Amino acid sequence: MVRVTLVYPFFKPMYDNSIFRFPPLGLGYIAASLRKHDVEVDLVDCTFLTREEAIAKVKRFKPQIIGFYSMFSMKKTSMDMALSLRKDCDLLVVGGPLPTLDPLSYLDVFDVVVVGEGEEAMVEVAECYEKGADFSGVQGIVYKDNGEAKFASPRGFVEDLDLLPFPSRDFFDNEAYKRHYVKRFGYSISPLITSRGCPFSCDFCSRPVFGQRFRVRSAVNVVDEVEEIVGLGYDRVWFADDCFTLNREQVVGVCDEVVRRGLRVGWECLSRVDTMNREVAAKMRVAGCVRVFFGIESGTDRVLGLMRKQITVEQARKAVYVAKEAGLQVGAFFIVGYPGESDESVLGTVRFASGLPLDYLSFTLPYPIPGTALFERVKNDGGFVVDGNGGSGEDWEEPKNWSLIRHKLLYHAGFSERKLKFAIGKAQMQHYGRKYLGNKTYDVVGLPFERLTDSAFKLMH
Ligand code: B12
Ligand code: SF4
Repeated sequence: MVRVTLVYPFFKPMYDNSIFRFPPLGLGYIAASLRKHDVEVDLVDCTFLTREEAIAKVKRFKPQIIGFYSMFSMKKTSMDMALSLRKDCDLLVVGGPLPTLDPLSYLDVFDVVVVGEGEEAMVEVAECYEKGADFSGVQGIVYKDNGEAKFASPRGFVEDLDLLPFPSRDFFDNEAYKRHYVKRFGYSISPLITSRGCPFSCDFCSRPVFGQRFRVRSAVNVVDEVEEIVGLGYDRVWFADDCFTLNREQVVGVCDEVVRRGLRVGWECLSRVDTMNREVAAKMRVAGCVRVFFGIESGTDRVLGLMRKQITVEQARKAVYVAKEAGLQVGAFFIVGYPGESDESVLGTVRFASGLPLDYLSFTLPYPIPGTALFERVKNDGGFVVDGNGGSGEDWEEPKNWSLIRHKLLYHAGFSERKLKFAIGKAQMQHYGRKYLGNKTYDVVGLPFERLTDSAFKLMH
């Protein structure tokens, strides 16, 4: 029987103030499919391990095939680790969002790159390996053949998501994940996805694995998995879909099924502002939704247009208030320093974001990910910063030094990194100021602060 070890090469950075930690669902899905085909599997999630512990764990299983997950922030780590394990297996395989977009750059180290959804492809790769057959018949891969890169024909998407076995969660260190969240928030949470694909084309977004066609699981199938997560002792479920509320029928179906089974579980999800309304928000609340996150991105319609987000500031404002009125906590993500932004638009975003009644507010700099329209624009207009700490723009790693605002400007922008970090710090102070002082007191002490820091921002380079 073939022995396969799957590796998730995410190591907690030394100076770490990020709060989200999620187990690798993709590898959980692949592990489950391999098991179904009688392959012996192990999964090494590096999230709570040191590099030495992770390498030792991989070797202990004596795998013939080692399969890595990789993405934009894990390119270097996945390649370095794979190189150190080269002699400990016969075949190195990689999959995930960045290998899907840029398979050739991974072939320097790996023997096979799986492009797109990996459940069926990985089973076929393992079967070919066992039979000693070549990989020419496996769809959806790029592989090395006598040192030459060979592209197999593409593989279609999984059509009936209900047929996929649930991710093998027994491989995740559920106790460590629970401890992580309970320590920070007082509750534990674990992810699942109810759909694959997103029909939108936001300028900065990279979604190469699941494509644009939206596919959903049945409500019964989804809620069966919710029950499995509850059975593992988690308090909440995180619907990690690109956009959980995209299809109203699906949202209503899942909510009704949770209520029908009398499940008492809290959950959180990502939503677009244009798919939120009173009826949906109320349904979600009744079914246990605690918090919804919106990708609002900018506080000006002009920049939302540049981002091809297909939403307006007014829609964003409405969605936040509708969700709040239904009793949901609301989180939102914003970006500052987008190519084409002005001082005024950055300040407009800061003002808009910090004026909303948000329970969670996150700001980021734009990250041009290969394969996105943003990446092409940046490449042709100014180029990337290469400084050995944060990647070349084509890959990115968590900054290794301590920083309150852990963001890295990866390209030559119209703003300095310092200036954009100042805007982020200012936004957070305004947000917390309003939240803890209340609107009345904030108007007295906060507004002069806003005016002063607006001027300071404009003077900065
Ligand atoms: C949850 C999530 C997170 C979580 C944790 C990630 C995790 N544990 O998976 C958090 C919030 C921490 C996070 C952070 C970030 N994320 Co994120 N995240 C996601 C999200 C929404 C869901 C991931 C998921 O569970 N997918 C579902 C599983 C089933 O899919 P999958 O992992 O892709 O696996 C399938 C295939 O890729 C393939 N496959 C995967 N691994 C392997 C391995 C082998 C051997 C094989 C054969 C196949 C294979 O088969 C799987 C099953 O079909 C995705 C969006 C998405 N739709 O995937 C973004 C996404 C992965 N994130 C992304 C980014 C950019 C980030 C950040 C860099 C954002 C930022 N600017 O800070 C950070 C990086 C953090 C870090 N330090 O590394 C990008 C990656 C883009 C890219 N081209 O690399 C995505 C695609 C979002 C996007 N649309 O832009 N993220
Ligand atoms: S940002 Fe969200 S809505 Fe836009 S393309 Fe990406 S997943 Fe779809």
